[in-house]
Formats: sequence, C-alpha cells, structure tokens
Amino acid sequence: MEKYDLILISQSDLVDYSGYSNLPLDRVDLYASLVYPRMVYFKGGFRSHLDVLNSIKNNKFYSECSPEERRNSLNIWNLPGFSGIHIANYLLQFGIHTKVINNYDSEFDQLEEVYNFSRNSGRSPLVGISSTFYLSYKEIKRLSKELRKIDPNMKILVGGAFANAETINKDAGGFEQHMRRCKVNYVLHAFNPEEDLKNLILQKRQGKPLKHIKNLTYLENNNFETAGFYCTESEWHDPVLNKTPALWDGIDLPFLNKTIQMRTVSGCSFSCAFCSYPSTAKGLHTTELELVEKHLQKILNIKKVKTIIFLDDTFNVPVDRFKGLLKIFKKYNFEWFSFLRVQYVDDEIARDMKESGCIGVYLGIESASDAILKNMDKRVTRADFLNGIKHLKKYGIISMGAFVLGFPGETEETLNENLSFIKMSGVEFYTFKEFYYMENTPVHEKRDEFGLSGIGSKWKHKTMAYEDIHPKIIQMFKKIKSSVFIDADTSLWYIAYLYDQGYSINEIISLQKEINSVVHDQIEGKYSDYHPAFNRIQNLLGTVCDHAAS
Ligand code: B12
Ligand code: SF4
Repeated sequence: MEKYDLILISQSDLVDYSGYSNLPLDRVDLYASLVYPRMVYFKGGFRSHLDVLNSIKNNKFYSECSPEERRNSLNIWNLPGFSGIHIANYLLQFGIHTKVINNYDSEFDQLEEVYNFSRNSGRSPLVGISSTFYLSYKEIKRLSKELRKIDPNMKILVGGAFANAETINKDAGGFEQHMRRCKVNYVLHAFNPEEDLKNLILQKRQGKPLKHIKNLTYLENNNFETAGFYCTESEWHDPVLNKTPALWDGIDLPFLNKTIQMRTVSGCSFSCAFCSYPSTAKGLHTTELELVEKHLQKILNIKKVKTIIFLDDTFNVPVDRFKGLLKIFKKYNFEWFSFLRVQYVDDEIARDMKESGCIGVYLGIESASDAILKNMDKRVTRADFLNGIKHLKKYGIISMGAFVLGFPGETEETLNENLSFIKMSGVEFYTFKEFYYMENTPVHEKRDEFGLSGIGSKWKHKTMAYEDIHPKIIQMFKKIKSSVFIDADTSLWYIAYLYDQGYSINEIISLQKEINSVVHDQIEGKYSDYHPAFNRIQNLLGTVCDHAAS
C-alpha cells in the first residue's frame, strides 16, 4: 500500500432524505416544494430517483448497504467528480501523493485503511474535504465528526466552492467560529488554490510556519476551543490550466467505471444577469489545445475510460476554439457530454460533434421567452435556440433544456412560452430551477427597475414572488408529455451517470418516464408501493442488467 500526503474527499452523499421522510405524509402540502418532483415516496420514506432503482434492483436502499455494496449501488456521487482527480494530478508533479476518496459515504472503509496505514508508517496524511457541492457547514460538521473517530488528532482541511463563496461578501475571519464548531484545522478559500495547497503540504512536511501561505485560515492546534486562529493574506490566482501536466494515469482511481470529467476552460465570457460565475471566476481562461490533447491521450490511456464529461461552462464558445477541439476529438475513440450554447451550432458543427462522439448536451436555455431572455441579458432569442436544437436533432445528439423560472419580468404568459418551446424544440429532457437572487450578480444592479427585494430563494419582484413558482413547476411537470423531467440538482449528470452504468439513452428515457409517472400520481395524493410503474421498472432493469452483463 502507498503512503499518502493528502487524502482528499471529493464528494459525499449530502442530501438528508431521512430528514424529509420523518415529516408527516398527511401534511405533505406544507413541504411539497421540497420533495416534488425530485423525490419519490417509496417503502416508508422519500427517496432519490436513483435510490428507487437501487431498491427495486437489489432490494436495498443505498443507506442500508455495506461500503462495498454502496460502491455497486446507484448514487450520483459515485460518479467520479473532477476536483479531487484534478488536484491529485496537479500535486503529483511536486511529488505529492494524494489518495482521492470520490464519495465518502461509499469509500469510508478505504479512507480509514489508507489513513491508518500512513499514520502507522510515521506520517499522518492531511485530510481534505471538498465543499464544492455544499451550501452550508452541516456536511462539513458531519464528516469531521466521523473522521475524528478514526483519529481525534487528524488534521482536517476544507476547500472548494462553498468555502470560496463564503469570502465573496464576508471577511475570511468569519471562518473562525465555524472551524471551532466543526473541528476543522485549515480552510483554503481561494477560487484557484492549487499552489496554496501545494505550499501548505510542503511547509507542513518541513515543519515550517504557515503565515506566508496565501488564502489560508488556520487554528494552531487541535484544541478547538482555545487554539489561536490565524488568517493569512488573500491573493487572487489565475487557474492553473496550463500548469497542470497530464499525469492522470499515475493516480489510483479505483472508483472509476467508464466515465471521467475534465475541463479545458475556467470562467465564462458571458454575463447572464442571474449568474455569479463570471464575477467569481474573473474572466475566461483556456487551456492550450496542444495540452488538451495530451490530457486526452493520458485519460484515454486509462483503459476503462470510454466517456468524458467536459465541465467547461460554455464549451463551444469561442466557436473557432471549439472547432479545433472537435478536430482533435475526432482522432480518438471516446464519447462525451458537455454544456452547450446551442445558438452557435450550425449543421457542420453538429455533424462534427456527432462524429467526434458527442452523446448529449446541457442547454442553459433559462427561458424561452424573448422578453425574459432580454432581462437576463442572455444575448439570444427563442428562434436561435430552436434553430440550434434542430441541428442537434438531425444528428441524434440528445439534449437537456435547463430553465430558470421566476426571473424578474416573469408572468403566467412567459412561463407558458417554456411549455410550447419544450414541445416544439423536441429536447429529450428538461429541468426547472427557481430563480435564486444573489447580490454579486448583474440583476442586483437593476433591482430598483425590477422592484426586486428579498435574497436567495426568497424574493419578490414586480411580476411574481418566490411562492408562485412551485405550483407552476408542478403544473408544467404534469402537462409536459413530449420531454422527460430530470431533477435540476442532478441534471445532465444523472443521464451521463446512468449511461456510464450501462443504460442506453432510450432505456434512461423509459425508466425516467416510469419514475415521473409515480411522482405524478403522488402529487395527486395517490401513494402505493404497488404502483404498476414499479413493476415496469423492475422489468426494464432486468433487461438492462442482462445486456450489461453480456
Ligand atoms: C458537475 C457539477 C455538479 C454535478 C456533480 C456530479 C459529479 N459526480 O461530479 C451535479 C449535477 C450532481 C451537481 C449538483 C449540485 N450542484 Co453543482 N456543479 C457542478 C459543476 C458544473 C462542476 C463542478 C466541478 O467539478 N468544477 C470544477 C472544479 C475544478 O472546481 P471546484 O470543485 O470548485 O474546485 C476548485 C476549487 O474550488 C478547489 N477545491 C475543490 N475542492 C477542494 C478541496 C480542498 C481541500 C481544497 C484545498 C481545494 C478544493 O480546487 C479546485 C481547483 O481550483 C459546478 C460549476 C463549475 N463550473 O464549477 C457546479 C456547482 C459546484 N454546483 C453547485 C450547486 C449549488 C449544486 C447543487 C447544490 C444544486 C444546485 N442547486 O445547483 C447540487 C448538489 C446537491 C444536491 N442537492 O444534490 C454550485 C456550488 C455553489 C457553492 N457550493 O457555493 C456550483 C459552483 C454551480 C453554481 N455556480 O451554482 N453539480
Ligand atoms: S449562466 Fe452560464 S453562460 Fe451565463 S454567465 Fe453563467 S456560466 Fe456564463
């Protein structure tokens, strides 16, 4: 077994379904917006769509399984996340060895084994938790508590998107109380902290002081109530895209099936009025195409890898760069998924996408109403979207249209424009998200014009309030028959993950239609574990397992 400097937890099973299940079912109208249509009530509790499949297939929910069984169950966090693998890749060039724990809840036995091995060999590894998918400290606290059962003296570091977001409108000193409460030793809060992380590990290894490391807050020892708290200088770093050599095949990735994620760009050159990404990412940064190709070669050297999910927010912009990427992709044999700005797709691009292995794309449509698109500063029209999707359909590339509902200016009519768009465009999948109001987004500058007040998920403007949205989502969910609903919290990754697990796109469509039909009836108040759709799902799962095995 190898000795590691860092154990990095990329993801964990963070949604507390048992919490929802403890709520009284006869009062579901009070909390329906939290559970529907994203969950199914099955065998006495609310379940994720994937966990319904687990129970029907294996007769066990994910939470009831042993770690090994969990690794073989369906869970969106079993899909390899990017940040852990990327950080391991970056650090390897400095001789720093990272053990990536992809999903803590599926791999905690392995974490314990690796940690104890390194500790018994005389060097306790630092244990990092990625907060990228967290929206509060709750999950950090849970993990830290469990980790300290392995070793109360463990050194725990937190980094990732949530930690970064905490410093956007607040001082890094605000971490102190949370670090004491959650028993965390270090927080690295930079948007691109790779170099700071390298410095932290090397300084610690040499027993040197940490005060010159940027973007770090730390407690001087494990006495969390009284230890001195320190905050180092904050400094912006550009992404390390061109400073990350392709060392993918040198990292141990036992959790890998067929799919891996990568990015070739960080940031975004657009400035949609509801989005904070351009302001936090500070501009568009690209990887040189020659290096992208080297990464691709190394990734595809990992024999199991057949599919890549590209995380670039606007993968096909700039268009010429995208054409260059497609030319490279065509040389290799793999399939891929990505985000796509579909208005920049013409017949030739769609054909090249297909020929280079594109299976499906996430379309940030946001709204199919020209009036709302204008308010959002999306710089696109409904007609442009329809035109682009037509090209994708011609070449059999599936798409998932993502909509943001309730943006300032939204009315009953503009919402209905989404309905007709979904039907007309023929997108195979769709998902709805409610408008989320953040101060560090362009819409905040126009709050007086829109009469926008409140914050986050609780807002009000001249034409709507947040409470109006959920009933509309349910109405639309019930009406849409031509396209398949996917939960916004899992979106394209749900499709890519099931595809990774051996399900064809048609099988995914069939399964999801059945799940949605159960949700539909539950919204009407009809609950039964003997719903005929569960039988049909069982039959479908049987067919898939048979062909996946052969
Ligand atoms: C892929 C993805 C998903 C997938 C993940 C599937 C999978 N198995 O990978 C799915 C669809 C499931 C998902 C779900 C959600 N997501 Co999401 N997702 C992303 C996305 C597109 C990519 C994440 C990624 O890998 N980024 C690339 C890496 C390099 O960036 P990073 O993780 O931030 O890592 C960098 C640093 O933060 C740091 N770092 C990361 N981890 C660590 C750890 C340590 C110790 C250190 C030192 C540093 C460090 O180093 C990295 C390199 O610079 C991002 C948007 C984006 N472009 O990042 C959103 C994003 C992470 N998601 C987000 C959100 C909010 C969610 C959801 C809560 C749903 C929602 N409302 O949108 C859910 C999760 C919970 C739930 N209820 O189910 C937010 C997070 C905001 C936050 N935490 O403050 C993001 C940033 C999008 C956004 N702007 O709104 N998501
Ligand atoms: S929504 Fe997408 S395209 Fe628009 S600014 Fe945000 S990341 Fe860029």
